[in-house]
Amino acid sequence: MSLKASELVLNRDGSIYHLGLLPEDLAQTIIVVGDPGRVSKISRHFDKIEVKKNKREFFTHTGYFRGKRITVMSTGMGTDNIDIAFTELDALANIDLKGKAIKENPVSLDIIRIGTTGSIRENIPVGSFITSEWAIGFDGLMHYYKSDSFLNTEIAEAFVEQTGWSSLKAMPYVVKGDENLIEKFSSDSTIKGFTGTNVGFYGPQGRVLRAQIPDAEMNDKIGAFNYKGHEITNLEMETSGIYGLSKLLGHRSVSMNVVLANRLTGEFAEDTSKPVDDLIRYSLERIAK
Ligand code: R1P
Repeated sequence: MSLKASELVLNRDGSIYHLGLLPEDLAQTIIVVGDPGRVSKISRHFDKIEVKKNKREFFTHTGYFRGKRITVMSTGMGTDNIDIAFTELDALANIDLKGKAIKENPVSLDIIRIGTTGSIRENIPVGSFITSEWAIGFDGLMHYYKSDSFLNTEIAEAFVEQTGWSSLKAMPYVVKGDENLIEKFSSDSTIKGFTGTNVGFYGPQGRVLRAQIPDAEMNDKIGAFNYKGHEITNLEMETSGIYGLSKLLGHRSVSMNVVLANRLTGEFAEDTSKPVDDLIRYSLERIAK
């Protein structure tokens, strides 16, 4: 069965609609970052760059790091962008774009997020590296897919009960990263975390400048949450979507984040580029291992 042109949208050169990429532009190991400016900070470590493409917020470089072919691509911010990025990355790998038909033997991609985050624990200071073991999505993305088989409803329900989560907001969903990649990217230099993924940076993460929020204590409640030892460590905007879509589509993913803000102490990194560069170097070493 062939997919309709309105569903699998291609550009005139045959590339996939939003990413502007062709299947041959993509490596099997993919690094995703939120910030388009981070792409060249990563690819400058490559021995050779073969592909440089850009459409909208999606900047892609594919090259070699110590002989291993790697793609690095920016996703922009938020799980709405992750929905597009991951669906199209998967289509590049697993759909015959010319025939518009799903391939019989799906390929599994290894996808590593190198991102930035805010810690909600006093003992996780600015500069720490967090390997997300679990993610809790406050964004609702997984409710638009058949995701029941891999979501942890027990933890999500305990979270709603303990925090008094409003039913006006999406039901949180809980999903795990890929266990093998989590181990590969963990070491004495990292903290295994439980990452909260929000729909925004300000109100949704409890930041009040001028616009007021209904529950000023929500971040404290998220910080106090504990279900059988599961405690939320940090907040950002992509990991739950990355873990959910990877599980749905049969890819392996791990989310690495460097802490730029500590929401309890009110601290923010004076220099943001050094901690990000440190996480890039660390993650590339782990990929090459
Ligand atoms: C907010 O400043 C952005 O930074 C974090 C959040 O998840 C959000 O995308 O990640 P990146 O630095 O990877 O974009």
